[in-house]
Amino acid sequence: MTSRQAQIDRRTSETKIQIDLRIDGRGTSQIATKIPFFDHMLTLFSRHSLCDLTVNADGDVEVDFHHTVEDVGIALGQAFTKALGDKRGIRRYGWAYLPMDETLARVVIDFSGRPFLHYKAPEGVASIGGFSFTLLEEFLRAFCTNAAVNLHVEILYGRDAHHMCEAVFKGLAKAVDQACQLDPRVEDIPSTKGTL
Ligand SMILES: [Mn+2]
Repeated sequence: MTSRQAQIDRRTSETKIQIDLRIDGRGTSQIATKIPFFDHMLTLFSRHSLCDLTVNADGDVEVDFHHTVEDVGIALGQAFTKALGDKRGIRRYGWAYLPMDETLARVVIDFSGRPFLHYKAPEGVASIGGFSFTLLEEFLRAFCTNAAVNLHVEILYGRDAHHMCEAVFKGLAKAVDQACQLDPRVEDIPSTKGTL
């Protein structure tokens, strides 16, 4: 098996993002986005997906965190697309119910090649350390579009903003891990169309 990894270097006038992704990793990471809560989320995404992940983001966080969060989502999605190649042998689908104390999130993913995000979360949730809760959806949409995945995320219930966000990132990690795993019985591209 060729190693499933990708480097992405994405530069705009708003952000400079460097990502190094190794899908078949050990869950080790080095994350520096200048947004402590986002670093926490990406670190636990790596840990629970068992992907090795380096993220360096130098963005205009003095404006707000929007550009950095969205652009990391774009670059991470691009990294998965590149690392997975033609997706030969993958399980393709992954899902997780992820509890975090009082919160329960459900994350379901299909590496279908067709971007679609379904997102449902409580309205009016508080920010977390300056990280606006609505940035969670921005991240997911950017990731979804650029990884070309069908992604369904619902926070079924919860109260604490930190827990709700964390449950989604951990659920995404578990679903991505499952979907990207190589199944030795799958010898080709797991689609009756022959392409994903
Ligand atoms: Mn936490």
